[in-house]
Amino acid sequence: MASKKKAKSQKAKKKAAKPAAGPARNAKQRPIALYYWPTPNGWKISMMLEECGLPYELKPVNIGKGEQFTPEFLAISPNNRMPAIVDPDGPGGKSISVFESGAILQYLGRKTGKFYPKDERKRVEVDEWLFWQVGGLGPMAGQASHFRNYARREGNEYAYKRYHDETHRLLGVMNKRLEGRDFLTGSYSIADMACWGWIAAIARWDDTLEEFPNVKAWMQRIRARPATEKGFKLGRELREQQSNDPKADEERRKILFGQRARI
Ligand SMILES: N[C@@H](CCC(=O)N[C@@H](CS)C(=O)NCC(=O)O)C(=O)O
Repeated sequence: MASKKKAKSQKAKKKAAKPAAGPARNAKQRPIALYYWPTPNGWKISMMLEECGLPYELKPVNIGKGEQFTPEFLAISPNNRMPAIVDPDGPGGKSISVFESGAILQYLGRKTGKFYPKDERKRVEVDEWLFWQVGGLGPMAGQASHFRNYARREGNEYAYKRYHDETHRLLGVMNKRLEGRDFLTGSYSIADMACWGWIAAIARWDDTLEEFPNVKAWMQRIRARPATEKGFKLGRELREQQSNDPKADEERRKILFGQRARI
């Protein structure tokens, strides 16, 4: 009996000596540099970093000013698009840079073991919906937004309809998938984080989401998470500081639209 007690207390001592999980472990990590501007693609990563409790340092990339074309940024993200990250504690303890939001989410999922299941069947499901977002929902909703917010409607009716129809079709697919489910795959994952910002953007298009009640409920469910709140708010003030002056707007358009290869 006495030896059993002794063993128990030794076990308890051993447990107490272990470094605390979570914040204490995170405190030792060097911050990940997050190259970011507050847009649906940027929010994917700020949400994931917040969910994982990873320390990070914000490196704003003002895409309206053309900061995505600086040689320093292109060395990290050759596609002149944000988001991108630099993790000083990458594989083998060496720094690594990652561009493309899907690749960043997978990297962070593998690094932390969070929101990206290790079980191959579950992982395949997450990958399916992640790629569905990066190859479908994102580009289609992005083009629809362009024709909705920036292009003249007159003369562009065909493009407007094409991208809105395709986004509508994708919302139907997502609505069906979410029938009887809280999240796109078993539990909250990087696939949900990838989709959320675009759905939040679409929610501002008239009453489009009213046709897709499962998508709307999913959006609100994720919106209620504290990490979503923080990730979604990150850098909002940077965009709000931008001048609304028509001249400044014209300058932003010149930088963002009509880009061609820089050979
Ligand atoms: N496929 C990229 C898309 C990223 C993207 O389109 N980012 C936009 C902002 S949402 C950007 O950086 N635009 C800068 C530009 O158009 O020059 C990803 O998923 O990371």
